[in-house]
Amino acid sequence: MKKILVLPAFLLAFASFAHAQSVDFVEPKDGATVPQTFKVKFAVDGMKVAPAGDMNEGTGHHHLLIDTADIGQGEAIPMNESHRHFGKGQTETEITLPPGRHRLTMQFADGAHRSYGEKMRKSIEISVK
Ligand SMILES: [Cu+2]
Repeated sequence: MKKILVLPAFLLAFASFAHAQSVDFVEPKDGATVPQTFKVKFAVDGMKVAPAGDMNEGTGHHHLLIDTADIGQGEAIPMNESHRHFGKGQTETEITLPPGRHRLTMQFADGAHRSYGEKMRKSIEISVK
């Protein structure tokens, strides 16, 4: 009986491991041209959005990094104009940027704002007109 149960458990574990965790921008798209005030929508796959302070495994919240360096895994994300936190669990926002090219990075991080690193990061470049 035990042997029969081991295989499905193994397959289930493998399936959840193989299921890639990732984040993405629903909008804007990489390379897009946008007005100075525009909407940003986040997506996350393989983890759940939870408010800041929630330390349950597999949860976190979105951060938008604007024209700034990446934050390595385990490092806390600063809170300032170029590092915006969506600690209520928001999955979209509206931002205003000056005209020109900008690099937007979406970084998913845990309830204590510690970066989940490269696997939970996505960067795009946009043009603000
Ligand atoms: Cu945060």
